[in-house]
Amino acid sequence: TGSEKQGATAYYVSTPIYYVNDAPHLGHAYTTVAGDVLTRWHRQRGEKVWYLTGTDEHGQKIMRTAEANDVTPQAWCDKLVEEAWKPLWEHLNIANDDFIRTTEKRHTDRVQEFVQDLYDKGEIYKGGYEGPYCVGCEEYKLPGDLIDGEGEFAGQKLCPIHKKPVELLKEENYFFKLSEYGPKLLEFYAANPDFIQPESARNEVVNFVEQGLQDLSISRSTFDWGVPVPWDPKHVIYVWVDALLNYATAVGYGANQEKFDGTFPANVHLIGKDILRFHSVIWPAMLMAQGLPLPGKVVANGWLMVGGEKMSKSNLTGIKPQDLTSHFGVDAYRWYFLRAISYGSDGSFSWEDFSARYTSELANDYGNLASRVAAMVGKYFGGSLPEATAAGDAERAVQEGLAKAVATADAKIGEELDFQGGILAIFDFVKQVNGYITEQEPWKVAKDTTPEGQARLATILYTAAESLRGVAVLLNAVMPETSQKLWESLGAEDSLGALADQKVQDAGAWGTLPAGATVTKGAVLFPRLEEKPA
Ligand code: ME8
Repeated sequence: TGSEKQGATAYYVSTPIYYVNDAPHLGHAYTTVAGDVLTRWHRQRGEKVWYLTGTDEHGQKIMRTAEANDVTPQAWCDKLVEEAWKPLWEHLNIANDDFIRTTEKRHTDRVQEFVQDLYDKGEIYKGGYEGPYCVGCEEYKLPGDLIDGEGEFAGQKLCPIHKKPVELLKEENYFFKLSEYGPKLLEFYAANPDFIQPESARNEVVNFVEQGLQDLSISRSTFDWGVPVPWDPKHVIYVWVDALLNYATAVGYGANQEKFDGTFPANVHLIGKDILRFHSVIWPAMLMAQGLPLPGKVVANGWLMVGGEKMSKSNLTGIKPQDLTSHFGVDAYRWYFLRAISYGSDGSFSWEDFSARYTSELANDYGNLASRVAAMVGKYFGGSLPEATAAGDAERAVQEGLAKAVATADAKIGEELDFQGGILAIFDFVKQVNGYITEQEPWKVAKDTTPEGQARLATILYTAAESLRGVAVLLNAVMPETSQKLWESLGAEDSLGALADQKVQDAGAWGTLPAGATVTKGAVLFPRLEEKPA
């Protein structure tokens, strides 16, 4: 095992598969948009990519929700997936390559085989367990993890994440010998210091494993909404074991060896910090037990908070992404959370902050630059991009600025998953170009009708348009619709071809946009915001 993929070709990124107990909120969209930006970035590098998302449909939480709504769990899941989850990802322009549902046969058959295999290898045994269980987490809790209830929950022990009472569960279950994997896991973390990110998450996991692991209960017999244990079908497989396996079954585990070898393991598992232990302890141990390769990285994002608490479906604090996209637009939505919150840290959503950043950074800095440049090429050169024949130090500084933005954004977004840092590098360049135009004052230079004056004017406008060409490529992963509009307004679609074929690593190649390109004033990239809805 090792975190470098051997002979595999696709850059494989996953999101958590979300519970379909309710419709998605901003928190789910946060992780999914981050994965979409990451994978679009790698596609724009010309790499083969596999971006996977899906839904987690088994377990007590889903079963109880369906019962409360008087439908079968399967009918409940079908409805939520088709009417809420898939449409949202389409709405947010998520370019996932597959969508896995854990109730699909391509998944359940392989889950049974995987677990049977572990049983045959002696990795699973029958035993008893009694302990506090949180249905919200679908997890047995350690007594030390619980918090004391207050008010309506006075005298009860609560789950620290859901702030709801835990239930005492006693079962005869099958257990996976997780405790035996502690030393191997610690060795793996030491050999692969980047495996768990950010650093705080890594430290938390290492501390947890150093304290010694307990064996993991991997079956349930008190309810039946799950994948039956093949050798003892009175039990269903624990929902988390079932769920984690989606990362293997979706890419052909046990069914399509060629696809599996070309994709598995994931380069990056994107998760929220609430499900860190499952992904960095249980999942690697399951893979070790089967002799399968381990993922490259597990990267945890922080929580989007509402009123100081994690935004959540169970606590009814979820805000629908559509409530924001209808006001700010899809592209601004995709941009905002990655721009405003350092990936890995918690962050609060505020309408005021979003509005302020939209107006100053998107509409004023970026949108106005694009429309001013197109307008001036129209006014002074009849919409035909002029040649830059009089470039000097000021132009060279802009060229260097673009090259620097490309290098920084590529390292930060493509490698470090520092989306905020990458976006800031691109917007610093946008500011630089605005500064350049303010200093050069093309509207004044235009009044100088000598050949030298006209050559200066041409050079300034070419420099600005060529800069925007680079910006369109760099922001395509984050705001694809806006980049496409800008690309077309620069006449780049006709002269250079599809934006998707522009490699990010060539975005800084100065002089790519040809003189003579037809520049048109396209639609306003970021329209003025309406009043905040009541
Ligand atoms: O845990 N802030 O599903 P889930 C940021 N089915 N991210 C948030 C968030 C918030 N307030 N709320 C949710 C499950 N998320 C399991 C996963 S994977 C094999 C099984 C995001 O529907 C974040 O990525 O509770 C978190 O990890 C995920 O949604 C949990 O979604």
